[in-house]
Amino acid sequence: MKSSEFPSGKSVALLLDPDKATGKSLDSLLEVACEAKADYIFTGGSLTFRSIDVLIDYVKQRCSIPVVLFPGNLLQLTGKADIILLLSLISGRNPDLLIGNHVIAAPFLSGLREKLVPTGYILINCGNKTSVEYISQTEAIPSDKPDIVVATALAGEMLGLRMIYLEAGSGALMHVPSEIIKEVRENISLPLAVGGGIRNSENARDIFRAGADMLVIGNGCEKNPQLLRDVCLVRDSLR
Ligand code: 1GP
Repeated sequence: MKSSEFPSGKSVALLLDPDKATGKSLDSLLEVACEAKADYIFTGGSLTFRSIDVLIDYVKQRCSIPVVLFPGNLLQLTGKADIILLLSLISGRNPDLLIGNHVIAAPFLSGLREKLVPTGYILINCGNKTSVEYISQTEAIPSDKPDIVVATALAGEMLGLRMIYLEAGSGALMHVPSEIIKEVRENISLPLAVGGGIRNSENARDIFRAGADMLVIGNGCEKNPQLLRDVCLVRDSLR
């Protein structure tokens, strides 16, 4: 698939954590993802113990859903994914996550340019300190400061990034507030991905209606694969 076609329309991504996505639970999640026609399978994590390459190989043997690398750090880079999110953590002020790691990764990524989607990654504090905030050593934007989120997303667009990703963090107590998504949507024209804390189909409907193009769901689907089916149905009803 071409990175210029990513993401296409309202879409749903299942996030697989290489440490948790194993055995029978992985098989049944993949079965549901195929049946429900999930659009993408994301993989990556703030901190991973198991191999992402092994997981991608396994997923590719079992289904044809495009795999998107959502790298938590340089060690997770791989050419096996169909799409690679080139993340810049623009809500933070950690220079490594704004440019340092990109410089280190550039020689490796230069042969994979057609897979890259430069993405402005924006952390929003949705009630608890998440792993991504701790591991990145950055501060998330408070959820009652939509103006800061909008200005950050606008800056990302002006810098030429190709997607904005609003992240509450894996296992967040609540998802990114719809009001924030709406305001960002009204101010930028880039594709908008939203993830973290999505636990039911009402959450999904609210987030899509607020203007998100792509929803990314991890924990909720691991605990209850039916959630993936329900969210895909919401997507279908809005397409
Ligand atoms: C992807 O971090 C999220 O952006 C995934 O969060 O595990 O809470 O769905 P959940």
